Amino acid sequence: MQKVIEALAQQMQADLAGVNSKETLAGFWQTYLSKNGKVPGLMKELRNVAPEERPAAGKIINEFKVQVQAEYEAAAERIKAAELAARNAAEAVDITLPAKTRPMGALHPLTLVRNEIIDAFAGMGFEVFEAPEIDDDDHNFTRLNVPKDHPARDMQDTFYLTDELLLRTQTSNGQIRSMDCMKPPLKILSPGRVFRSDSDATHSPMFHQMEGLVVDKGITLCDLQGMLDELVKNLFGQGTRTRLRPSYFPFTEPSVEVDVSCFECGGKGCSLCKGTGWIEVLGGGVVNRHVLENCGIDPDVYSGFAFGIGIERIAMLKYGIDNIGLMFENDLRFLKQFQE
Ligand code: 2NM
Repeated sequence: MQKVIEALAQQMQADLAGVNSKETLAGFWQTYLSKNGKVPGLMKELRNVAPEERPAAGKIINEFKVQVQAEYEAAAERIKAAELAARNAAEAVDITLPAKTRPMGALHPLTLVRNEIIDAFAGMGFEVFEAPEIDDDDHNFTRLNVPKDHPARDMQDTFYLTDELLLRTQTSNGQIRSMDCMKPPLKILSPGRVFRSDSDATHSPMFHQMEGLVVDKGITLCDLQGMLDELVKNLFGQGTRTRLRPSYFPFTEPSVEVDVSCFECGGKGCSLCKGTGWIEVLGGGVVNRHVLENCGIDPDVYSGFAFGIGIERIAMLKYGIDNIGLMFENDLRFLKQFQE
């Protein structure tokens, strides 16, 4: 038995040298340790050993079994470690490689201006109220005190969809709708797309507006000028001043056109302000009492101011854009210039 085991041990060592993978390891286990393997085979051989020699033979068989098991486990450890090392090597990451970069987008100039206006007024307690781009004659004209025969209703200015429905020509439908669903005091900003049948270098049939509305007790034109002063300082720089000129809108009385001191020349006169030192930027006024009445607000208790700003116009002035069409072409050479 001693001889048999020594021979087997030698063969086992030789086989072990060839164990270098999970598969060969499994083969080794099959050959030596499985139910029909060589180690259990030795146990079966015990039957043929003389009874007086059996205890000693059993002992060395057992010792051999323990040795084979230990070799098997050591080989299993080795293979596991080798496979892990191979995997680590294959998946190694070079952390010194420069990262792949994605090209950065930029906010559209109209978005930049829209955000700046909202930021300026949000600081004064305004909230944004959006209304539909398709609305009816009532919200776009009638309740804004635009009489039935007013030229603004003319087909060349307004895109009618049906007799009643149209593409809104200003965002004032937002103001009407906000007064319908909220009670004063109100501070509303109504941004969005508007549509007019008009097209040249500075006019587009679709453009963006931001309108503002304040309704409370004792609101006057001075409140409008004070808040607009804040706005234009935010948009064009701290030194910017405003100037109000009388104007006419059906929805406001009195109505004003608002100029800012030229941010190019500081008011001395240049090509941008055509030598006047002033640039027109928006319109507004004290909300006409008929508009308040049309929205169920008592004009003897409450008053308000409203204004409207063309966002394209502000963007063109601010960034020196000479053609409104550039704003809608989405040419990357144009858009990239607004990367912050
Ligand atoms: C402007 C100019 C003047 C205006 C008026 C109203 C409302 F609904 F309160 F009557 N919203 N917007 C208004 C007034 C808009 O845009 C140049």
